[in-house]
Amino acid sequence: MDFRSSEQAARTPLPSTARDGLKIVIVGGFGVGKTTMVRSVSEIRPLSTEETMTQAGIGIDDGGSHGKTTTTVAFDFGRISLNEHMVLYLFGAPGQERFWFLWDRLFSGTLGAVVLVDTRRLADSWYSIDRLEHHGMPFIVARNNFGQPEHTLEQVRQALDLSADVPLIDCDARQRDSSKAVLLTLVNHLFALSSVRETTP
Ligand SMILES: Nc1nc2c(ncn2[C@@H]2O[C@H](COP(=O)(O)OP(=O)(O)OP(=O)(O)O)[C@@H](O)[C@H]2O)c(=O)[nH]1
Ligand SMILES: [Mg+2]
Repeated sequence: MDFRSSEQAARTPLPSTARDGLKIVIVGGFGVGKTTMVRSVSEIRPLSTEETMTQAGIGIDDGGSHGKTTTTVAFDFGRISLNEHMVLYLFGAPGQERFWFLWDRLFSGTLGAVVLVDTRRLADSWYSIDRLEHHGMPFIVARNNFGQPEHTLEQVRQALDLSADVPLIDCDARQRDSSKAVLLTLVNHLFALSSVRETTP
C-alpha cells in the first residue's frame, strides 16, 4: 500500500531550520492568474476562497468574457520555503473591484508584492501599482503570458510608467518553476533595496 497519499504530499512540513518568514502579496486585476500562481507554487495545500460566479453576479462580477467560472472573494494563502532558512507566506489578493477594500488590510505586515499583469488588459494593473506606491511597498511586476506576447517588456514598462529600478519579468503562473522565479526576483529586489538602505548614510 502506498502511504504517501496526495494528502500527505500536500502537507510538506515546515523545515525545523526555517528562521525567516516573509509575507508577500500577489496583486493584480481580475483574472490575471493570482490564485493560479499561489496554487502552482505552494508546498502546502493552499487555502483559497474561490466562489462560483453565478447568474446573480451578472453586471456585478467581471466573469463571462474572461471564460472564468470562479473568483477569489477574500484571499488565497500558500507557503513556500525558498531555502532551509527562508519561508515565504503568500497571499493572493481578490481581483474584483468590489473586494478591493480588503487590500489595505492584506498589506499589513507585508514586505513586498508581485503585481501580475495580463497585457491584454493592462489598465487593470494601474490600481495595484497605485495602491503599492501609496503604501510605499516594494514590488516587482510579472507579465503572465496568456499565449505569445505581443509586446516587448520595454513597451510594457513604458505603458505602465514603471521606473527603471522596478524589476519586470515574464512568467507562466501555471508553472511552479516560473512562479518560483518570480518570487525569487522579488526577494532579491527586497535584499537589494535593504542593502542600499544600509549603505546610504
Ligand atoms: N493560458 C494561460 N492561462 C492561465 C495562466 N494563468 C492562469 N490562467 C488561467 O486563467 C484563469 C484565471 O486565473 P485565476 O488564477 O483564477 O485568476 P485570479 O487573478 O486569481 O482571478 P480573481 O481572483 O478572480 O481576480 C484560470 O482559468 C487559469 O487557469 C497562464 O499563464 N496562461
Ligand atoms: Mg483569484
